[in-house]
Amino acid sequence: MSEVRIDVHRDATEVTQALRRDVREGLTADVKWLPSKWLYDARGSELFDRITTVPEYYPTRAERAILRSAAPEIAEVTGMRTLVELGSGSGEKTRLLLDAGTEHGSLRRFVPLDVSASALSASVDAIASEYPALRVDGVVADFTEPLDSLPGTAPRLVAFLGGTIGNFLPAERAKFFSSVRSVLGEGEWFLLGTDLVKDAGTLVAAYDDAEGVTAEFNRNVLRVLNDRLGADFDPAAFEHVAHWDDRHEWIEMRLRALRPMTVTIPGAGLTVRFAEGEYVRTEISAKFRPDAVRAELADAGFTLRHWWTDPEGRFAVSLSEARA
Ligand code: SAH
Ligand code: AVI
Repeated sequence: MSEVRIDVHRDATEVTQALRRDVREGLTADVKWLPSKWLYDARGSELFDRITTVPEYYPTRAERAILRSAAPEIAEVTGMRTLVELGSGSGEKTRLLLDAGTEHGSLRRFVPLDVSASALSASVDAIASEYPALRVDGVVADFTEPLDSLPGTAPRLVAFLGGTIGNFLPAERAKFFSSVRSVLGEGEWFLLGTDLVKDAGTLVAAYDDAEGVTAEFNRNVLRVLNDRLGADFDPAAFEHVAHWDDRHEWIEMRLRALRPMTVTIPGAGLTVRFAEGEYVRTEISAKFRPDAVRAELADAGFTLRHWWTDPEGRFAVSLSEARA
């Protein structure tokens, strides 16, 4: 088995402090909100993996189809020695890149980074035993924080798959692209998965599957607040809503209170009131147009070199080079 190391950038106390700050800010706002990263404790990561298998959620299948055919070209063009993956989760589709990189002969090291320690440790264990020749260095960290301590030898390929870029607000997105660019040298690479704008019916169904897995994933954030901050949310008293915002071209996941409620959150020193019908925004999932992706990457110092879509044109993977 290959060498495995997991580096944890923040301890449990620091994570709880960060959650407390986010809860105090988001749940006292006029329109309540919570950052989507808090959806991913061990249960949330498992629920996300189940979402990727429901018939309505097309992004994972579409991106997998793209990577299946494009991975050899990605390995060839980049000659990657290190693959860094931000928000790697189970790393299921990543194996297509690992296969291509090892077959090409350049890949030596894999650095998956995720905020979910459980998802990360399961995936590094599995990948390390499947790819004994690779060095695997897992990092438990928040990719919205500085990325400068990421290990790896050039040329590196930083992959950000799944359409997770859509979970940022536009200003956060620009900051994130610049942050990735700042850790790469000229001539290194960025592989980005972006879900594309399409009809509202397909999008809403993808975020409101018939089996209710996405609804449970959404409610999981309340369980995280109960577990980490001793809150007394009744998740069943909140309805899952997937709202397509036509102006911003994003899906907004919300949790809507089914009745008036007062919730105490001792770990954040807060009491929060909900009117019936009031909601918390728990995630945005922006959908993209090709020109905007190219322009945003260019603004951050990347030149887009390749653009692949699945046969149905639902999802795109782009490969960009860090320019001087
Ligand atoms: N890349 C995988 C998983 C996507 S789900 C795929 O394409 O299927 C989003 C992943 O990003 C989850 O594993 C979640 O734990 C992680 N994540 C979300 N916010 C994060 C943050 N701020 N920092 C690091 N990881 C984060
Ligand atoms: C991780 N991210 C890209 C998913 C998405 O599609 O925005 C999270 C998700 N939310 C609901 N379903 C899936």
